[in-house]
Amino acid sequence: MNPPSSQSKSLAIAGAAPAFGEKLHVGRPNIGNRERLMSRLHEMLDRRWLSNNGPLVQELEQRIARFVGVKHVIAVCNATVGLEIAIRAAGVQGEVIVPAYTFVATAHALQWQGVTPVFADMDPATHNIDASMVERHITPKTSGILATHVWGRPCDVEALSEIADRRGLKLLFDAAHAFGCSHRGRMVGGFGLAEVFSFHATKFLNSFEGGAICTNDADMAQRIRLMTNFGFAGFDNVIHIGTNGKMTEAAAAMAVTSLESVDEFISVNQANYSAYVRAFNQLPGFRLIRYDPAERNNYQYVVVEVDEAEAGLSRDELVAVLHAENVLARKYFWPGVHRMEPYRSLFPHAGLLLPRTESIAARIMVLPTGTAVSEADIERIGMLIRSALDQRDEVRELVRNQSRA
Ligand code: T4K
Repeated sequence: MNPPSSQSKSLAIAGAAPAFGEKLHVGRPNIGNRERLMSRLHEMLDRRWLSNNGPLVQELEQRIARFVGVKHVIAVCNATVGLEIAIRAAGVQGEVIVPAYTFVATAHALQWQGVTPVFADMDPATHNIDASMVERHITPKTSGILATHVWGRPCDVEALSEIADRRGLKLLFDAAHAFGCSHRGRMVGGFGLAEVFSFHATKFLNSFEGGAICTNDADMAQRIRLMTNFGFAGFDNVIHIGTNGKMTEAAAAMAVTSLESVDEFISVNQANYSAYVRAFNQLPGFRLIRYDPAERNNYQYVVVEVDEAEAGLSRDELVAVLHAENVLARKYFWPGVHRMEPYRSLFPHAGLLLPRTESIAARIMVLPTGTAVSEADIERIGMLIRSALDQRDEVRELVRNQSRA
């Protein structure tokens, strides 16, 4: 084991104190006005109405419908259950085409109910499913496409819709990341047969845990409502198969309160994003993903693609450096859903048709942002990265030693 040089000792990976006393997380929750949240919670307790389509859930659904410009919104306990319900309500069976570059819930929601996810490769420019790859996976068993708006940047909705229409497939969107984002001037939420938002604690808008299914199709909305509440159509009257996907009133109180602060969340995220642009300015081998300024964006994810050959250190080495400094950068969505169970056992060769997913998943790091991260923190993160690059040989050795230990 080589001893670190005096210069690399300034880095925590070489034994110095971490640059940040407290851990900086990706996905630290955005929290709106606490007084308003507390007063909503007090009112909720006074009413003694805690779940089952209460007034706060109804208010949330109406507000989201207006915000997004969609006819029907059904609040749910989380996006994973929301996806499961949307998938059932759409009536897809057999095989559904999904991206491999997404959070595992996208595929699990299908597999959980006996529908086989078939992985299609991504467009490396957008990280979203590549519509031209979708077409080559269609078989007689294919009944749908479930595409994710990765990082909140909308998919190629037109190309996917055209394929779905022409091939008679149901088109659903995992819009977990995309609340508050637009595509060609239209808010995400109204595309395809249904779209599902996540309001998990780590998301742009959160309800602790939660989500919402949006659709412009009245029949679909009716089925989703029934399915979300065990199939009840009134006291003692079950008319449909269903589950318990209901959102609680406490969750809705948080979501309604968060909704009142979306402009503030966006401006903090956008300022942080600009601070990262400055921090990575002219750093060869680092590509920060861009958001189209002509659209509405929530800037919830700061995503950097690291080209090891150009940068001099790999994504994994940089993540190790940052973790030592208490900057908990994440490697989403490494190693790709096709390399997670049960898919890697079911489809051991899927990676052969997913070269772009494999290459991008090995190069991405997601950095902390949100209302808990300051521009000064970001400047410091930039300096840490530059410092690691200046001492790349020693850093590489230290990371190697660390992984051997
Ligand atoms: N589709 C997509 C494309 C998704 O990204 C997701 C969820 C879903 C569907 C499913 O939506 P939900 O069913 O969850 O509504 C996290 C989130 O748990 C997950 O919701 C999210 N995607 C995914 C991208 O990130 P992990 O496994 O990374 O979670 P974890 O525990 O490592 O937390 C992430 C970071 O956030 C940590 O650094 C800690 C920090 N954190 C977390 C919580 C809960 C906080 O600072 N405070 C908190 O309260 O999945």
